[in-house]
Amino acid sequence: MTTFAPGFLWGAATSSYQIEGAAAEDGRLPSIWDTFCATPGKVDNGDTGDVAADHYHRYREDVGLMAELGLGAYRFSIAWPRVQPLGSGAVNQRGLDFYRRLVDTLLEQDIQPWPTLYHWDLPQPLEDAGGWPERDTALRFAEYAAIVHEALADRVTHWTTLNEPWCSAFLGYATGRHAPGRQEPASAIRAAHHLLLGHGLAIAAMPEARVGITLNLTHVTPMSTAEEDVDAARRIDGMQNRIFLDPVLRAAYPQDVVEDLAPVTGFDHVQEGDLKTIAAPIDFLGVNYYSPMLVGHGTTSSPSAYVGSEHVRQHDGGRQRTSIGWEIDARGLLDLLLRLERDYPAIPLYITENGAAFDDEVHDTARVAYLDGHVRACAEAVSRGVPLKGYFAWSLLDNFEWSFGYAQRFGIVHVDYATQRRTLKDSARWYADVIRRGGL
Ligand code: GBH
Repeated sequence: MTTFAPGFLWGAATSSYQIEGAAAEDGRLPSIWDTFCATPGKVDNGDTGDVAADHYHRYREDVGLMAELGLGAYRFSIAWPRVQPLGSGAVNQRGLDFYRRLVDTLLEQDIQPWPTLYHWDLPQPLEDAGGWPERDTALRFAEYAAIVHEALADRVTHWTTLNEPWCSAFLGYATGRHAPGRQEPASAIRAAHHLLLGHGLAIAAMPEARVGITLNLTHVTPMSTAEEDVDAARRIDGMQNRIFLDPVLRAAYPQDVVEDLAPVTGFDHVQEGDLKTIAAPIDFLGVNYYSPMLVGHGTTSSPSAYVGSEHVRQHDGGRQRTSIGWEIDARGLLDLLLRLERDYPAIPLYITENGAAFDDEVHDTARVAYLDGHVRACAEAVSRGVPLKGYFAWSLLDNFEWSFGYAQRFGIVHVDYATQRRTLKDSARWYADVIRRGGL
């Protein structure tokens, strides 16, 4: 049997736009995702988050499910357009009240609330003013962070600033696969910087909070030992992992990444003192892991998410895939964790998302196998000295899977969107067992 230390935190994760619905209720105004969804051709099937899993109205029932599973923590995100509908200025008390009710309900069940301040739902007026490529957005984010912190600091101990700034920057502003759907490579680099700056400024705005940031990181392997394939892997590791890890944990952009990006940007948007702000000490690093990457020299579909490294191609590793098409490789998670501990030692780590999309309604054998393999990888990492402190399954509920709409289901709890009925899948029962036994 594989057991984890008694304090190991077992949780599940969701995000505001993906589950809440109630898009126009209690003063919430549109975010970039409402706008994106309303634009024909952007989201499969024309799906939107207008209703989603109706969690805004069903949060009590959902917390009940969490209690039934024995979760120690629940990672959710706070919708900026509920709290500050215009992205600046007036605070919407009814929006804040929802999160206060949610947090109180969690605490009644002894479930730690783990809010993320930003999981991609930027208030539309801030995008209208230029969005994340503009420095002002970072300042607005810190103001919003201070408001939420002030309202919930007596009840919340662990705060996450951003979820996956890579997606916000490069899917939002380079490929345009995510909101706001812009295809401007140089803007994407500016966006990445202002997201990081927002993270640092938010930390300064939340005195005494225990804070972290969640990054979507991956293990990158070159196709062959040929020099150009090895260089391709270095580039992807740079643009996926180190471009965020190094500023946050080493107060510098990686030199090779800066050189790769020279044709795109001279980094003149970086002001003196920014890196010091960005590298404010954090208490934990959140890691979202789904799939590894095998890469080589070649050409990719355009526009590429890997700005400045367009001559890189992703290869098929020959592994089984989930229904969304991502390869399954738990070994990649172990390699990633060992690498983080080697290159960025001593920072407490949490897996803040890990999971898989499969279609099976209730008897989701493939998801159980996926989760089991990845939790085993976590155990192995811990046994080899990685300071991994917790694991959050993605996701508690089936939900709005961004540009894939409702077609892709990541939940350990099934949602019948016609009736909003929740049903525990086998993976939820399996997870409840893992939590009860403290391991596998
Ligand atoms: C996370 O993003 C999000 O935080 C969450 O909201 C989302 O629902 C969840 O994961 C599931 O998607 O096509 O093989 O090259 C995940 C970020 C970025 C992970 C793109 C997969 C492409 C893999 N994703 N990446 S592949």
